[in-house]
Amino acid sequence: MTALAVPGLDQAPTNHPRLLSWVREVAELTTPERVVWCDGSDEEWQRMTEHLVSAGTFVPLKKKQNSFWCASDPSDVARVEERTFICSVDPADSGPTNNWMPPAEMKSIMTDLYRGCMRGRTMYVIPFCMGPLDAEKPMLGVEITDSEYVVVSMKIMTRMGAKALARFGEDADFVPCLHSLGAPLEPGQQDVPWPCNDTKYITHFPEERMIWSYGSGYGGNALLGKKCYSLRIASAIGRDEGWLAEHMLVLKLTSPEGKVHYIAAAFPSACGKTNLAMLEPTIPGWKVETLGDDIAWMRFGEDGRLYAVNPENGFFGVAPGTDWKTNPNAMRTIERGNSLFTNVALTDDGDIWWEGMGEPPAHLTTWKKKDWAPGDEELTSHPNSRYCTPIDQCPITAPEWQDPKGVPISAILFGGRRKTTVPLVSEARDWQHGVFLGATLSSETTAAATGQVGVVRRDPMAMLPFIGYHAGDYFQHWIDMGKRADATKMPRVFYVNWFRRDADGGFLWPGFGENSRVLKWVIERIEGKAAANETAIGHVPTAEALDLSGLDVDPATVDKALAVDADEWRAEVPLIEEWFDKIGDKVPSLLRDELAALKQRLG
Ligand code: GTP
Ligand code: SPV
Ligand code: MN
Repeated sequence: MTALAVPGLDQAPTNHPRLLSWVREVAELTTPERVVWCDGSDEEWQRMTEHLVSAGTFVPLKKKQNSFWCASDPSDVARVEERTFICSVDPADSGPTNNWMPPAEMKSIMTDLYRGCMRGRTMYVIPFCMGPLDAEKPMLGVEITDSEYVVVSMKIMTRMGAKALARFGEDADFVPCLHSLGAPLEPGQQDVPWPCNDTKYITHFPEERMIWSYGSGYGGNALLGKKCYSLRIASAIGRDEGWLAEHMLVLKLTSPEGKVHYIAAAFPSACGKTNLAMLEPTIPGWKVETLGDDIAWMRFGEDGRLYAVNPENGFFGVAPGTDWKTNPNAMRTIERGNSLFTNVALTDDGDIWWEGMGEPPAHLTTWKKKDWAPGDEELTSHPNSRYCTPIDQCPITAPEWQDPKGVPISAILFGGRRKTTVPLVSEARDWQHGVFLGATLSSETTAAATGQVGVVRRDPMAMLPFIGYHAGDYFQHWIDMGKRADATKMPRVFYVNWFRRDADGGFLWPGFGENSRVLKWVIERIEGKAAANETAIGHVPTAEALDLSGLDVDPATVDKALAVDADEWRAEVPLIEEWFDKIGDKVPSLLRDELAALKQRLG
C-alpha cells in the first residue's frame, strides 16, 4: 500500500476491509484534497448546503424552509443515453438496445479520465441503502463523489450515512459506485457554480455489480443509487435471483367499500408516473395513497403473489406541469420544505415557478439565469427541471411504504405517450399477452433524456434505457416469472394511454385525477365486475363500464379515446416486427406467437 496522506482517509467510521481498500484505491487514483465520510446528519446537510450557497450553486428559498434553487450547466440537464454503457464481459449479455464496450477497454479509458480528476476537491464517501434498512438482506451501495450537490440529493433520495453504514458490518456485500464531475481545480482556480465535463460516461459492469460515472452532475447520471443501481444493476441481479427491478410507481387504491388493491405502473420517463402515484381521485369514495413514484422491485412472497418495494426515499419529479390543479399532493410535499429545485425559475421574493403553475409573476430569473417577463418566448424552466423532495413529506404516503416485505400487486399498468392508435385503456388476455404488450410498448421521447423530443420509439416496459442486460433475455425473464407462479396469483396486466389526441391536437382524455376512473375499471375487472369488449388488441371497456358520472367531457370524445382502429393497428405491426428483428434471435418464441396472433386478429 502506498502511504498516501490524504486528510480524512484514515478517519473511516468502518472496519469493512473491502470498503476501506476501495476508498483508498479511488483516493490514490483521483487525488482529492481531502476525504469526507458522510454520516447523513442534519449538521452535515447544513454544512453542505452552506458550502453550495457560498459556491454560488444554491440560492436559499425565502418562501420554502430549508429549500434551495439551483441551475445546472445548460449542457448538463438530463440523462445521456448515448453515453450510457452496459459493459458485460460478453456483448451478447448487453444486447442491441445498450451501448457496449469490453470492460477492460472501458476501465482503461475511464481510469485515465479519473486520474487526478478530484484534484482541489473533496472526495465524499456515501454509504447508502436502497430499500428499507431493516430488510433481511439490505441492498447496500457506496457512492464516492466529488459533488456536494450529489451528497445532499442522496440524503433525500436514499437512506444514507451512518444508518446505512451500520448495516455493512465487516463483510456485507455492496455495489461500488464511483462518480466524478471530471472538473479538477488547479491551485487558485475559481470554481464554477455547476462543474461538469463535456466528456461523459455512465458505465455499468453488471458481472462485478459496479458503476462508474464521469462528467455529469445531474439526476440519473450522478445519483447512482437511482437508475444505475436500482434499475440497470438491480435488473441483472433480479434476472439471476428470480425477481424484477422495474421503472414503476406503486400506489395503494382503496375502494368506497374499503377494499385495498396495490397497483404498479410502468410509463417511460416524463409520462406520468409521479402524477398517477399521487393522484386525487375525482370519483367519490375512492382513495389513493403513494408508495413510490419511479422504481419498484418485485419479488414473490410466500403466498405466491408478487410483492413490490420502492427502493427510494425521495421523489425526483418533473417540475413543469406540476400544479395545485394537476398534482396537489406534490405541491403539498414541496411546501413542507427540505427540497431542492433544479433548473426551474426563481421568483424575486425567493420562491420557485415553472410552466404550468398558472399566472407567472411580473419578473423571474430563468433556469439560464436570465431576466424574464410575461410574454417572453423563452421557457422559464427546462422541460426536464426537477424537484427533489422526501417521500415521507407527502401527505398521502401509505404507512406501509417502508415494509421490507413489500405490498402485493394486483395489477400492472403499462403506458406510453401516444397521440394516436393506443386506446385509453385495454386489458391483456393473460400474463403472456401482458408481457407482449409491455415488450412492444411505444412512446414519444421526452426531455428526460438528451436528444430529439416527440419521436415514437419502442420502450419495452418503459425500461429501454434501463435494462442492464439483453432485452430478449429480459422478455424471457418476464415470461418465466409468470410460469413460476400460480397464474391466478399474478398481477393482471393493462395498457393505458393518457395522451391520445384529437385532430386539433387537444387531449381526448382529461387525465390526472380523472385517471381514477380508469383505475376503478381496472379493479372492477380484477373483481369480475366490469364489462369489456374483446378487440384485436385486448379487452376494452364497454361504453357503460367506465364510470363517467360527473365528468365534464362529451361521451363521444371518450369513445374516441377508447377506440381501437384496425387500420392504425395494422400500421403498427411493421413497427413491432422491426423492433423484434432488432432484438433478434433472443425474442422469446411465445412473443413471436403473440405477434402472429395479433396480425391474424387484425385480418
Ligand atoms: P420521470 O420522473 O421522468 O420518470 O417521469 P414520470 O413518469 O414520473 O412523469 P410525471 O408524472 O412527472 O409527468 C410528466 C409530465 O406529464 C408532466 O408534465 C405532467 O404534467 C404530465 N402528465 C402526467 N399525467 C398526465 C395525464 O394524465 N395527462 C396529461 N395530459 N399529462 C400528464
Ligand atoms: C427518468 O428519467 O426516468 C427520471 C429522472 O426519473 S433521472 O433520475 O434522471 O433518471
Ligand atoms: Mn423515471
